Amino acid sequence: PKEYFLKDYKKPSYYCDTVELKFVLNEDKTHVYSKISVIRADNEASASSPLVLDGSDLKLISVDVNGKQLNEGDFYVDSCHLTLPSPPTGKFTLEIVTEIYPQDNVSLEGLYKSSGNFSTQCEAEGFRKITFFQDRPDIMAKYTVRVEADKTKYPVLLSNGNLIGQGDIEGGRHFAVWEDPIKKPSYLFALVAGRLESRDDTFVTRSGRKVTLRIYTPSEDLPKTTHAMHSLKAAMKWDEDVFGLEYDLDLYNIVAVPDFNMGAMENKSLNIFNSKLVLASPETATDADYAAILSVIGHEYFHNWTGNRVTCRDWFQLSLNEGLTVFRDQEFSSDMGSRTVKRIADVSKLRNYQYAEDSGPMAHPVKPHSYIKIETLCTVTVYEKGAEVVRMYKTLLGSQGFRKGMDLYFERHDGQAVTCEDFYAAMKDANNADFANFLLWYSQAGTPVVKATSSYDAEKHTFTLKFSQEVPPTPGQPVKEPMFIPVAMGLLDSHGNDMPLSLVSHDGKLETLTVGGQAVHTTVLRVTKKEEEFVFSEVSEKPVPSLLRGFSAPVRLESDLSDNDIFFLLAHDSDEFNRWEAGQILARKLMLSLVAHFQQNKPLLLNPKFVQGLKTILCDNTLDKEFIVKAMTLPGVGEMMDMMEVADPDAVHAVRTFIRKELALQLKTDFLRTVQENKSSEQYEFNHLNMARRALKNISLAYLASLEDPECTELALNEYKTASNMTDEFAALVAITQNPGKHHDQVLAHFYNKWKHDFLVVNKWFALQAMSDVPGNVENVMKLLDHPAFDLRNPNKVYSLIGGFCASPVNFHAKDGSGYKFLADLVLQLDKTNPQVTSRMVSAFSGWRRYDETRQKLAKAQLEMIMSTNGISANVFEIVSKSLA
Ligand code: B3K
Ligand code: ZN
Repeated sequence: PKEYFLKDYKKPSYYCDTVELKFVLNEDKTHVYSKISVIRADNEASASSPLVLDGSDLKLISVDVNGKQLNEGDFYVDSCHLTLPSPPTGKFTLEIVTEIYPQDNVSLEGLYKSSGNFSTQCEAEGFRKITFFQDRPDIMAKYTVRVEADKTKYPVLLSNGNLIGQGDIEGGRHFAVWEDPIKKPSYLFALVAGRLESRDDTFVTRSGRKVTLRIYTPSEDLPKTTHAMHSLKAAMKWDEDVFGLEYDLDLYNIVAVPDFNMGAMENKSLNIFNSKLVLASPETATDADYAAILSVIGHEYFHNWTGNRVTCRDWFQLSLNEGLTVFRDQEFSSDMGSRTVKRIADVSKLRNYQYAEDSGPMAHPVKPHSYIKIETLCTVTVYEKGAEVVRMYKTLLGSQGFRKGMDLYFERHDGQAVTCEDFYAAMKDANNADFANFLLWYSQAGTPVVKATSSYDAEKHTFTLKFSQEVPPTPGQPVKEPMFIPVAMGLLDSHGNDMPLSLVSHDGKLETLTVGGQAVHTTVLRVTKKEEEFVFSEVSEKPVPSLLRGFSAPVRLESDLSDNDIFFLLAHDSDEFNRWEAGQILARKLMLSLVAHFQQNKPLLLNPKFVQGLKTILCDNTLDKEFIVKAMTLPGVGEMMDMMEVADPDAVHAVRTFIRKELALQLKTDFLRTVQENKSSEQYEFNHLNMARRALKNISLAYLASLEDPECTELALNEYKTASNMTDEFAALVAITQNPGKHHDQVLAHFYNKWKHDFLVVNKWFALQAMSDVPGNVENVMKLLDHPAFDLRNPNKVYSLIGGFCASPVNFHAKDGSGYKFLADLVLQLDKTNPQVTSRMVSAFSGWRRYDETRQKLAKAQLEMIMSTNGISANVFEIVSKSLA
């Protein structure tokens, strides 16, 4: 397969400003009539360029130029292009008719059928499966779309923009015509035809325009769309309040489909969503589902400006769209719930997944240099690290400065396809800012390691902080330059209060850091060199520094703080994120030392100070309950394995299990009391207070149930039976099923029987069993593949069962190689139908070099087996070849 390089980017030789499409949808075939107006770019290189259109899996029926059909020889077609060697010089009209077979399209890219309805997925390169087109984001055009289909089977016909015509035609058929007044790239095109109903609402924008909002689902699911509608309205309001961005059309449609490769897609005014991220009711969806819906509905809505109105020039710039939009959805969710807790959740995700990616064979910069299949670059690096990069601008510029940068970005680039550097320039120019070598965050892969040491001079009353930094080598980038790392920090006095800060600047002047005349207690240090020193003066006593507040940069920080200092921060830091972080630092240290004990067959013992620290937090009723939950949650398996020289899944699992049980044993009374105090018979409501209360009760229940004593088992069973919402019901199910045995089997069977009619709930049931750490679970998962409710063609089911299995450290990494073999066999099977989903699954292998020799051998053999199989997709090829490189 071909590899594409950023350095090879060339501007198009031809543009196209209008696209007229007609779809004649039928059961056995679909005809697509495309009429586009083409303009040759006004430069020398373009004068002699052929016009090359992308196309994939298309049957070409005819090509016309300016109304005249072309003969053979006037154009060439190969498996992925249609070429016109010498098109007319002036503006001309190109008409192309293609035939496609959506009913057979199991890749779920392009136009396909899901549960009997037609829908599309065009990002990144699905439009070329519909018609021949320059399928690249820097070709932006206005679209008019006519859809024709059987009226009974497909009463609803949708596309982007506004409905400008509809009516009946012969043979029981009907049509609709849609016009999108805003120009867009082809990847934002969408079409839906099906038997659907809608929940309708309106939103009045701040300038007084009335926007119709519609969420389409099959009629039986409509009652489950209230939360999605609420989320959409909240997102629209938030974008106006925080960024001054108003919705630009009169209609906003969302369609929920059950078969979808990803979470959702931001097609202009016609978002298509995985049902999982739309449908929710208290009985069937958990608080986590409600939160995910809020954030993804927000995310896709926010794309309307960041991604759609201003889009990326090419796919190497994907983070321009995604990093920025993830940042925006993170901020939205923060404002709707608790800022600290959201930040903790986002940082945990980064550490558990992105750090591993950044230190493995798939490591790539936020702006990658190359790819084979762009789909494989929809990664945690492009999305989540990309969001961290955007967050750093805000940390450096403050809210107002950041907003000024955003305003300038839209002022300069509305309607354009641009680059990450354009975004950088807008931030910089709007603020006259000095960003030093900040652009390295886009081009250098790898997580910087920052070391901080400090010293206090009691005579001079100065406090010196020294930083050194190192960016580890990554594939293709052996040597790195020092990065610009914003370190937000403060100093705590012996009472735990923040001290005023005055910094001796590099030119020797004393600068007191103030904001609006008030001394500030958090400042942002600009660490830009390999080694750098900062001196604070007038420091009246030896302080404890609180570094990287709010996780101000995506780095690994190592400091010389003593355990006592860290316990002190855990108790006193005014920065809540860093209070949590202090607990995590202690937990990580403890876990690593216990892992060593486990490996040396030494007895495991829990540090009483650690237990006491957690007990204090658990019993502190002044704290946000969700914060308590985060503090009581041990660092994840991924995060721990990422910190080890040789990842040892058995040891990490054993140690986590040991700590959980030991905490449960020692804090049993506190956990029991917490469960009782946080029960509630109130009707389910998704708001921060209620959600936090449920989470605290449920984490306590999970700890207790790990004890397997009759009292706690009884309690968990009772919680399961009396639960009145899915959050509590599923949490009790999880608590009970962490141990094998009679209750485990009975409750699982009960749950399935109760919910077998609801496929989204059944997916939870699959995932729960797939993730089980009970040794030998691979057999159970293999049986579940044959379960009548399972279907390899439905991505959600694959993610639940196969993805869930790969998340189990014990079973996926089983030392007999059974987990690896299971995944490899499945990959080959699944790749025949859905390469996109398969490449996500096969990524579970990419960390194979992090494990011991036996596991390495076993995993490598499976990777090589996949590699040597004829006909694997380019998606799988890319992941596997890079993993083996
Ligand atoms: N933009 C889509 C993701 C498309 C991925 C295509 N391989 C959803 C999102 O990030 O909003
Ligand atoms: Zn996105």
